Amino acid sequence: SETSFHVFISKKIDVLPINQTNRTLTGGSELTRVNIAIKNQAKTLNQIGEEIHLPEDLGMHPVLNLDVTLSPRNPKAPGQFGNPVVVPFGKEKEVKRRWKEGNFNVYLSDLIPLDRAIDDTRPSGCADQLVHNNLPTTSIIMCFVDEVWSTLLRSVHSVLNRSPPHLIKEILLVDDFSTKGYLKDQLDKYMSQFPKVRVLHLKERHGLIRARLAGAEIATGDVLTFLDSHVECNVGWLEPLLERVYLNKKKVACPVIEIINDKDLSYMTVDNFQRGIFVWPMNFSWKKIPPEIIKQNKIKETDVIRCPVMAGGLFSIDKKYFFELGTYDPGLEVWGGENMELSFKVWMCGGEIEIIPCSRVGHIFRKDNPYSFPENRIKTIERNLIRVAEVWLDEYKELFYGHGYHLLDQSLNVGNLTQQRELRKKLGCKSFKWYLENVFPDIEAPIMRASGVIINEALGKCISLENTTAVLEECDGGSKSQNFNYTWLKLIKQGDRCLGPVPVVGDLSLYPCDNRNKRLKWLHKLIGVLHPEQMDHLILEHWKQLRCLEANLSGKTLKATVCDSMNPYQKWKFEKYYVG
Ligand code: UD2
Ligand code: MN
Repeated sequence: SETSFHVFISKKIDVLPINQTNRTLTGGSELTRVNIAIKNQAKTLNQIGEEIHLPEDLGMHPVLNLDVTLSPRNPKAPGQFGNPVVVPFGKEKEVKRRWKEGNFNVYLSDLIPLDRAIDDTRPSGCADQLVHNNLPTTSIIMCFVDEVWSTLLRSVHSVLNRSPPHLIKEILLVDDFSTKGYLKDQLDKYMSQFPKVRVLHLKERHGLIRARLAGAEIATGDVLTFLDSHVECNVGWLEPLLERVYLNKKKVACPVIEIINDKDLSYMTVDNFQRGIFVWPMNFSWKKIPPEIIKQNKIKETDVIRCPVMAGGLFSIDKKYFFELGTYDPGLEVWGGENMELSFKVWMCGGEIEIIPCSRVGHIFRKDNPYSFPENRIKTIERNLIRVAEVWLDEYKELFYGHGYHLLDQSLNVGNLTQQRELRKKLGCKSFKWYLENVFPDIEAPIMRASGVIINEALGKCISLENTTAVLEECDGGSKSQNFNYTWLKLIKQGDRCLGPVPVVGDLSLYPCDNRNKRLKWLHKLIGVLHPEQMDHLILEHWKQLRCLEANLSGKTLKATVCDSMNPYQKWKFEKYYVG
């Protein structure tokens, strides 16, 4: 309660009163010795009457286990308690027919109560965690386009039923120009029974990113909490998120995203100890924290997990902070990449992304988007990612393009980036290198694919530059003119100039580097990574016929000539290869 502090000693529970005026904790009546942890610092009360001063920002009350669905009206209803639902005999066709309405089992969703109970899947200890009495209020923002009726309603009911009312300023349902009739008048009418729910019908398709911004613009709560429109919030989900934002407004708090099975609609818990990460070329993924790390650092199931990137759909962020950060890049279209953008921005500009294990929300994961994209889906997502890479990745954008060469070659119009780049400057954000080193040190991000001298198999000699002409010399690792970098974009670089063939003649010379100039690109299969003794061709792919770099028999000159797979004069090796 507000004025006492629960102390657990093995199985016995005592309640110690908190003195509200000077915020002290006094040893209880029957106790002789109590160990407690306050903000991770162990303290001991040795005798009755001894006092401990509580830090100002220690929580005041245990998380409210508010859930009016814990004893459901109809315990026998299908899907109750998050149990799997079996498709009734003879209904398989209907299930199949209705599947595409949402790309999950829509038929079963309609059978399940809108306020079904689900298991409290929080790790033990969560229910006893203390949070503040004066947490900020939040606006829940749920964007949707053509969402399934029962799923949308279940999402809203789960928020209403499992959140402390005083913390919910409003629930904003942002209809992103849905085509389904029921999402208009019928939805407005249904929601009118809940004074806190507001429906905003956008007049044209905004895409999820700008739809969220439309919601954020009119939100009046202190904190913005974004949710997808096919979720079920679990018991006690909200306070732990708001507590983090309360403690530091630059913390962006994400719940653990649990799984609502797309086939049987069961509510399935997930492993703890997972971080949100990305793999090149910037795809979101989950990564388990290795058991030895958990052991070593004594990480508890209830501990907050810092994440390089967020999944994107579900999080709480201080409203003022969100606007200080310039919200999302409004140039991002429809779907995808906005989670990367916000994550990089938050970390690089002084904030943190956290997963809060005591906050859990179920989400229906689907194999495909059930709505249409105004333009090509893949191109839209790629365009968004390129915007993010161009603004935030610095020199590391080469890794992004290097893992998807087509991304660089595309003649996509990614739009103007000046404003986003200026925002980054204005906010004084750190470099992507800093982010990799400090936030995501376990990613492999070698900036080069290979470097050092380039050795020829037949001659054992190395490429060297005399003025700007490439020749062969005895290898000397210390010589500047023999040192090259082989980049993700297939350039062989020395300083800011690149090795390329002299037109027609085929001699080798140095040219100004240009990531888009295909004449300067050398394909090298990097067999050296696996078998250090092996060497491979350096191939110019963009001549009318493939050309390979070949050392002249004389052992002095070089040229690009017709490839011959067995010729050792055409095989080369860099001094050093980097994995990645
Ligand atoms: C994930 C995120 C999602 C978003 C996306 C990348 C979770 C659980 N979900 O994909 O929130 O970050 O990655 O962009 O982390 N919507 C609109 N207008 C549109 C398209 C979608 O309002 O033009 C709504 C849609 O109805 C849904 C939400 O945006 O409520 C997210 O879309 P999704 O569920 O298709 O994305 P998801 O979960 O596959
Ligand atoms: Mn979703």
